[in-house]
Amino acid sequence: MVEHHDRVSSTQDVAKLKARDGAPEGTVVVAEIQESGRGRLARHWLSPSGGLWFSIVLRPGLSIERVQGIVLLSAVSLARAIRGRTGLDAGIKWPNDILIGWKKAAGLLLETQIQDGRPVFVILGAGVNVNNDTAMFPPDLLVPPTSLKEETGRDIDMESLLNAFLTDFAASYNLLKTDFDRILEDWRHLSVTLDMQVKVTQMDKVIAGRAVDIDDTGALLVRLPNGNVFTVHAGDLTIEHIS
Ligand code: BT5
Repeated sequence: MVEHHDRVSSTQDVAKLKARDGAPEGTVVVAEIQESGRGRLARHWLSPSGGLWFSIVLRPGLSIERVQGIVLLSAVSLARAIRGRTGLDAGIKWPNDILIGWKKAAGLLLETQIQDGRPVFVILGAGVNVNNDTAMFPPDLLVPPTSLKEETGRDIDMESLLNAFLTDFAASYNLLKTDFDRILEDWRHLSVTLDMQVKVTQMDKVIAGRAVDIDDTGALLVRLPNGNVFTVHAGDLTIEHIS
């Protein structure tokens, strides 16, 4: 079921309330405008009219460690949907960005409700700059932004983009339990992170080296200058080429 709203605080919050009320897996909440859209670590996500802002209720029955795999899967589905609907070369920047020409066209957010040590539901949020004008955005964003319209020079139909994403995601969702290696393989092919010199900033440290792979929890493996491989579970990544 896809529910459309004109204006909400955040589709994450609307979807969360619905999940608490027992909404089934696959419930989708879309809004034209979000007044308090958010990214990771409660950062503000700019959500003017013209972008695709939505959240999905999921009940994957996975452990906390495995739930992070949904970010990998959704990044693959979103990159493929964007490529399919626009012909643009959309790539995945670990952990949750979709880039086009090294600019951020979309971001993903996973919020997990845990009870007795197990995820009871997960809200997957996606924000895609589709037909909105990113020249209006403030200049200090983490990664320079772009929109699909700015990259293609034409209006992109948001509904068919959403449907392309939902169709791809639904078809791949079972792989989380049955063939996670396949998701990793698809992710590697669409990644713009692997084989790059990267810097990952965490609260108290910076890890710099070459991104060599991801593991089956979605962590990034970074080879340090001394040859050791460091497993990075979270953080903000910059790619040397673009920073
Ligand atoms: C993300 O966080 O990229 C996750 C964004 C998820 C947004 C969706 S929209 C539907 C659903 N409802 C919500 O409330 N959220 C989800 P992160 O990697 O932490 O990046 C956040 C940073 O991206 C901000 O601090 C800005 O620097 C930058 N930013 C904000 N708005 C942007 C936009 N529209 N396009 C590109 N960059 C943006």
